[in-house]
Amino acid sequence: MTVTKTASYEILTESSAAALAVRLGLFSSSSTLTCREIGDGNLNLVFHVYDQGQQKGLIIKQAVPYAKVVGESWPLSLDRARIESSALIRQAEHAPHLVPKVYYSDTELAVTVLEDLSRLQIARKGLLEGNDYPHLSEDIGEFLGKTLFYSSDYALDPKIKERLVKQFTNPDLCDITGNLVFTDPFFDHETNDFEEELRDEAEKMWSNEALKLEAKKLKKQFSTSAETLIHGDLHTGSIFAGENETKVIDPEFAFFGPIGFDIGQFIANLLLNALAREENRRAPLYSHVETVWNTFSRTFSEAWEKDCLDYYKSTPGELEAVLKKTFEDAAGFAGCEMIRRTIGLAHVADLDAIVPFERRISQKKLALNIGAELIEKRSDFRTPKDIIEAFQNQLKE
Ligand code: SR1
Ligand code: MG
Repeated sequence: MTVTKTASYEILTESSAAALAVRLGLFSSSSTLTCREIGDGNLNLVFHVYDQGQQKGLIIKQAVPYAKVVGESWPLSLDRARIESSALIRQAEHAPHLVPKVYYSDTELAVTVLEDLSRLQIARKGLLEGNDYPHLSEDIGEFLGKTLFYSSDYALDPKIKERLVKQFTNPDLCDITGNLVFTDPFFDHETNDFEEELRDEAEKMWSNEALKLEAKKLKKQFSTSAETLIHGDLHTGSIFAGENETKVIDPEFAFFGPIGFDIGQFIANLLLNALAREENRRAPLYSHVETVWNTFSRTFSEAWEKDCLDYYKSTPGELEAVLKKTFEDAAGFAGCEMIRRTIGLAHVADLDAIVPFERRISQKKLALNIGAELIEKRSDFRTPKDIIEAFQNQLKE
């Protein structure tokens, strides 16, 4: 059961995190606990508390009042902990098997206590080790189809939706995405981070006014299209995966945004992983790109048939139009994500770990070119096969 309580804020240590778990009655005071801080993300502390005797663990995640990746010079609201636990609870209403259980949350302490998923692996890490996760894209497609439909205007009473939009107002984290995904990588901005060997490519992009205009349109869409409650940061580091199980974690960037955003980010990160692989190991990624869209669109359509409000359902062609627009948006958002993970702040190991250095640079140039094509030609892309074809054509050039 989820309990939400308040206590005054202090940054947890390994020992105070373990003590908190006991105080909350999640372990008995006589248990032998180990507690390790295992957070490797950009923003938060993550403690793994484990009871040796019962062989039972849990995760305590705590937001700190700044962006960990940069340090105290970048203050950040603690409210993201409330957003994250509320989003997980809402997602669990529609896809309980695809998110971790929330045992406890505390908005003052900015803490969420979560199911221990250490039986699974972060998908990015596993994909880089060569795991293909046969169920990954079907599970993510189902997660997206259900969560994105059931928080949209197509399913919600307008007054309830307005209340939810307020509840999930997330200005600090939306600002991070607005800057790091849509603005900074398209200008010579101090947050950008790339090898000198990419400077010519970056400068070419910064002088491409047509591309910058399209990126601006996508940013406006991200900030103004309150279509549904999105995860907001659905890269492969926000997914735990196993052979038969998938869990979506870390929805601290959740807010009411465009339906295509999460789909685009997931597809971009699949393509970044494909760039890390040799051609003969890319087929599972291509198949994930197809499956995630096909499953999303099937699940969303089934939910629409079953639960769409009459007002929208009665318009012939409305569902088809929504799906077409969503695909186009997803292609554009995927392009922005590929570019920002290549030259912006907060890279991904898929590209940064490529060796030798010359190959890393050539794959990063490809990421920039593919990203630009996805943004500029997004209205030409109608199916996942079109995206894969464009990706493969860029590899041939
Ligand atoms: C300052 S936060 C940098 C990035 O980390 C998160 O995971 C998001 O992707 C964000 O853009
Ligand atoms: Mg995260």
